[in-house]
Amino acid sequence: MDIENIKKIMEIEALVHFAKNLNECNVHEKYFVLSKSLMAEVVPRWNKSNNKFKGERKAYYFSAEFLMGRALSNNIINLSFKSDILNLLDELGMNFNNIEEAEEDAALGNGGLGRLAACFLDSAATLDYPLYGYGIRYQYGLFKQAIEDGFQIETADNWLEHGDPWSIENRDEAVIVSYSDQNVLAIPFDTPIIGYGGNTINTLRLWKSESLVSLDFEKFNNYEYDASVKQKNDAENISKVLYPNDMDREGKKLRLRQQYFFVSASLQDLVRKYKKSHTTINDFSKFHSIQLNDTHPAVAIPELMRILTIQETIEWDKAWQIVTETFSYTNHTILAEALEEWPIELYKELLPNIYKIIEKINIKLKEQLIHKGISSKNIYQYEIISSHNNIRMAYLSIYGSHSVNGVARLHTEILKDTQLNNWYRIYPEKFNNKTNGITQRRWLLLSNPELSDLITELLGSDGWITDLKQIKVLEKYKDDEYVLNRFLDIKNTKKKQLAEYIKKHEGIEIDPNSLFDIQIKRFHEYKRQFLNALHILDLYFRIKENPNLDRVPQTFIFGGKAAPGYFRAKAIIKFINDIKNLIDEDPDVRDKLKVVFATNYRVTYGEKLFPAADLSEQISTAGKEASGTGNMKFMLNGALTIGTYDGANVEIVEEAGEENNFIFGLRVEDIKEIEDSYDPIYYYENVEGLKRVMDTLIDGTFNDAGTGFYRELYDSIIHGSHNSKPDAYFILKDFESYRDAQIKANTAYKDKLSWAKMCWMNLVNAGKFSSDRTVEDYANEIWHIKKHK
Ligand code: 8GP
Repeated sequence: MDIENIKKIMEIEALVHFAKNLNECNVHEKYFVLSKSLMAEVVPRWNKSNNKFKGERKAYYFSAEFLMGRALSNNIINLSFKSDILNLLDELGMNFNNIEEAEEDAALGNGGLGRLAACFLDSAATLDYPLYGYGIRYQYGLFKQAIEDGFQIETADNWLEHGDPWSIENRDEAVIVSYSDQNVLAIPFDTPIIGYGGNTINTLRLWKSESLVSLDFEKFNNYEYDASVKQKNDAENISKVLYPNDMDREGKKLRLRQQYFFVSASLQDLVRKYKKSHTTINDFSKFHSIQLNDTHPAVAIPELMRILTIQETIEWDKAWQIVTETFSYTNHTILAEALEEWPIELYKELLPNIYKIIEKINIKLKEQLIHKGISSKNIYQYEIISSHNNIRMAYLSIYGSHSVNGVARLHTEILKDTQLNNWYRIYPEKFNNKTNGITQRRWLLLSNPELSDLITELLGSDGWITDLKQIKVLEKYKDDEYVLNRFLDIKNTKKKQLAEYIKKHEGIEIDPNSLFDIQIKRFHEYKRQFLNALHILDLYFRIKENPNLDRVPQTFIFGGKAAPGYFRAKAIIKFINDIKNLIDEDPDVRDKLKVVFATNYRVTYGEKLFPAADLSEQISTAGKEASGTGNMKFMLNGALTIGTYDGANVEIVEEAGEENNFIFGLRVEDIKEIEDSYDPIYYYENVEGLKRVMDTLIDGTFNDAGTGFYRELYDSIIHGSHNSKPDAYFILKDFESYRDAQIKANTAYKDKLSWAKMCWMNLVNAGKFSSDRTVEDYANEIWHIKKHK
């Protein structure tokens, strides 16, 4: 790397972009010019990397969400430019941390599914695999969260406000996407995905929607100003904003437009490029493997059929063979409300040609089922078009793919045994598991350089950065007091850093010597932040009763967003903030117990929280969390899991040892057994302290400002509601066993060295949970692509 050149380009960029000298730039401008100067280094390597994969089979990750977070630090690290850049900025009198903090997160995703996509891209590039992301360039990412009087307030996330130095607009490669009522332009924006070492640079291609005509001049001249820009606005609306619903299907027409928009643009792009170097389309599936990230891009199946049969005039059966060889499908949830179904009326109205193709696929499916010996009275169970006239996107995805995978062993087993059992019985060969993973580059190397250095020092090499399994060797230090103390020192450093950040951003002081107990994830009933909150309140009352309760001070940190229309989740956020205030105002308790709500939790906040955690809260109702990936980030940073036997927790404990974590609560089998007869009232009345905390929702202890939030939350547990059974997530049933696990954890924390040993056992056994391993498995078992150094 030519550091003088970087400096020169920064100066030029400052001049041509902002008409300023470098030292006159504000921090956003400094961020911009620094990033642009790095792009100058990246682009030639990017082109070279693209060339090396020419003519080879490639994989494509179709996803409505890519939760990338910040790019600058990540790219500097992956390019191995860190020390050179730090020196340069020193010379220029610039502060790297300030520049880093000026970058907005690219929050083009809701949560787990979107962040997984980002980790996969990082891993594939690092491993030298040709994997390309395709999605939507939302103008507004996931809303920003503020808390006012304990309530969540949402504001728009205008992440492009200060420009996006990391993407290249490629208007030459625009395509047209057609709906029944409009044709729009899809403009690709390409972002380099820089593998560690900078050897392979792949591409994330995100589409922005634009109008074919920007202004209706006649209408404008006629003083019809709104009408004159209507077509432009209608077109731009498609990629305007990310839907903020995690785990809830969104039946909106605009959402369907979004799905078809990026899928159609991406497939047109692939077919067009392919045809440039091939005379026939017949071998398309030999060169393309497309992973559908959940069912959001499932309309790709009929869209590719449309392109092949209508545009390319291939006969149906041959086209279907190409399609099924091309696609594979990942399921990320079994929650019924998240399984996508679209009313046929919407499809007929917006995408009539696609609808006709889906109808034909359904007919062909029925023929095949009969051929497979399924009796006609059972066929309805499989139909893609349900008896309620809905298109079942999961069924379309399974039928149109050669591979169907879950995201953790337990999740895949549940899919096979229950949720998708009918499909598993007829296509067992399609089903497989790919346990999720996380990239150690962002989630350790970038966010915890102190622990990274210790690992490298002890291993005598930094090989773990691209081969995480290597850290297993460090298990030999599990009883080494010197090493364990160094680990504890680092943990302490990270806790102090977090405490400073929280002081600055939340205005709250926390004690780095207290046990940091962290739950960060989207707010959802099944994730049971409410169970955590009830326990804290119980602890509060117990400390009031018994001021000498023998406990280590504990700081409970929550972070996460509730979908704007998800009132119960918003009620839980309010409840947590009210508990926080109750404790803060009580001098008897506030030194022993502390609650923090980390506002606007996002990737960047996560980078500060994971390294500082002592305890990782993974307390979902068994069977509901498909995998979880936050659990892996905590583990890798040496935090212990307090959690249920759910998702990847099962595998985490299998690797790290059950004795090194705090597992509690019902298991999937237990729930199956009790669910029909479960009566939460029994626990409400009989578990010590439970009624006391539940009743705070209705006895005036807290005030929900007339929203009715608390009564509704209480009723949902005690009485159930129109669409759910009482305590559908078994919070009251699991309360006591959770409290016991909490007591065990707090007690264990007193013995610093034995605690550190447990942390160490988690850290050194986290190798399996690198997304490098996950991507290797996809590459070998589903995509069949080859590395190219
Ligand atoms: C999440 C799962 O809830 C989580 O357990 C898993 O680790 C993650 O996917 C990655 O596999 N699911 C989603 O984020 C999800 O289904 N979101 C879509 C409904 C938007």
